[in-house]
Amino acid sequence: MRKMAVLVVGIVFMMATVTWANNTDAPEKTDFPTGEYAPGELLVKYKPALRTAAALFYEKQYNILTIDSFNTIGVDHIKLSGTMAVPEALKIFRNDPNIDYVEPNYYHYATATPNDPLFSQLWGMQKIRAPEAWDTTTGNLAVVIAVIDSGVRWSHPDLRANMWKNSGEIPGNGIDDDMNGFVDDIVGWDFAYNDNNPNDDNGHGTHVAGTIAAVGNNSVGVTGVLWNAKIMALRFIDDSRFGTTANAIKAILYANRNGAQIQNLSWGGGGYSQALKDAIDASSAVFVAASGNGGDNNDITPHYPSGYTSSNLIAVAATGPNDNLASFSNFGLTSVDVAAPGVNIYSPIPGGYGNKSGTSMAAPHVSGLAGLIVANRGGLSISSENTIMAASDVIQIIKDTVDPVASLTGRIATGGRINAFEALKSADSKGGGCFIATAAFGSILEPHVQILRHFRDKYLKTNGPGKAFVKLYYTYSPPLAKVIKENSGLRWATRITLFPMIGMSWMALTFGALSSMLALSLLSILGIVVFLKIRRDQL
Ligand SMILES: [Ca+2]
Ligand SMILES: [Ca+2]
Ligand SMILES: [Ca+2]
Ligand SMILES: [Ca+2]
Repeated sequence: MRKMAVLVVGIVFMMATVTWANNTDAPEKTDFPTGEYAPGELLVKYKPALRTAAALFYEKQYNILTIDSFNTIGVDHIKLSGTMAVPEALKIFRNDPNIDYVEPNYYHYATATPNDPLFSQLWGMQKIRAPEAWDTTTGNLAVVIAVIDSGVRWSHPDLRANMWKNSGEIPGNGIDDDMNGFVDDIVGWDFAYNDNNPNDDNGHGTHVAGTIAAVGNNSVGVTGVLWNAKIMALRFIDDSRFGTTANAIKAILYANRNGAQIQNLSWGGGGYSQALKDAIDASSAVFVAASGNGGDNNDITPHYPSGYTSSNLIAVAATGPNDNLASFSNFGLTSVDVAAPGVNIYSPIPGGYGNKSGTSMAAPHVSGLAGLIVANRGGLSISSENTIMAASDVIQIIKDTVDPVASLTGRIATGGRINAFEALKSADSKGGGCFIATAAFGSILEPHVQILRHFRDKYLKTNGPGKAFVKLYYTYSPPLAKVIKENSGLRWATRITLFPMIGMSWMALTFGALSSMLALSLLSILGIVVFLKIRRDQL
């Protein structure tokens, strides 16, 4: 009975909002400003000869206030009366022949660039559009990335603040306080020499760590793809620059156990090791592996670990500033996934900074990007549940959003170089607390949820009210996603409601849509949100 009542409330709500949408005198599409703008404000250019008279007319007729006058360009910055909205005012002004032009007072956002003095040397960051991605997130300290390498100069001034710290361990007391099998392991472990100091003298691991997450915006040196993150230093390469499979496995198992969400493998060589692959397969982390520097086709001459077919592993080739495949870079149409900058990469080394080239330098750009995607999830750890992104989802996003590059066509699987900006944009729209995706997961609807995403991108994210709605949705959706995940009845109820929504969105996208149709679709979503919220409160 209560169920029925809630359903009725939900339907009435939806109908009420539809009515409201129909009553609203929606402006014509051409008049409707896209993007975000200051509410109640316009920039207007009256015909020069009529400026004073026209301004006076509008002040009297519409209670408009002139805030500022830019006389050199003849433009006035005006404030509308409290009852008039920007689209409505635009319509009136644009029909007035005494006005040259009128436009919303748009908001602009600075693309985040860090204050690190040597930032300009990092061509790779620009290439992968990291500065634009940084408008969304610059990382956070919940993202843990294991650098399995020659160690990390963890005392480096541009790394120190971003080193992982084992919070369960009391330093220097000779006791394995957190009982993880390692005594006084604070920033990681040295598996090459079996001690608690994974310091790097070689420089390779330090350089890799710096590209992933040198401290950003600290007025020192450079920045990593992540400004903030936690680097877990796991050394297994010894002073003679070799590391064994056994020690690599130990490092991976340590990282698995201690919560690394991403593991960077900028090394390779040796044959196929089932044990090493098993250690990777046993992990929920994203593995990023360098494709190797022999200039070889890995499809013909296999390279490991980059060549393992694990779903949570991504293999990375290196490109230069002109997006050419680096001469040294291995490639492979089936065995190498993406490319990233790997020529003359500037990053911390012991005692300062230096340039290095290699697929070893390309992989950490991808690890950093994986970190940004994880950070954008609010630092949630990765799990295989669809409500939270799985490692394979992170990899799929990175692969789906590459910039296609001629030199990579037919040489690596995606034929492209990573694009951090596009990846974050895409990640924003996938899974992770989206109750619609959660409900559709595992059903025939799953592949069609994409239609709703297209609808959202085309009709909602392109205007102020739509954006506000999307934001609202992503604020209230995660708890609902959680409920839906645990309640199969609700999951099915949501799926049934999704059918017409997806259908309508598809029609809107295919045929173009009447504003009422759009309103109906998006308000249906709102109706479901309310319906499910009420339902949840009853549980
Ligand atoms: Ca310990
Ligand atoms: Ca201890
Ligand atoms: Ca050591
Ligand atoms: Ca820095």
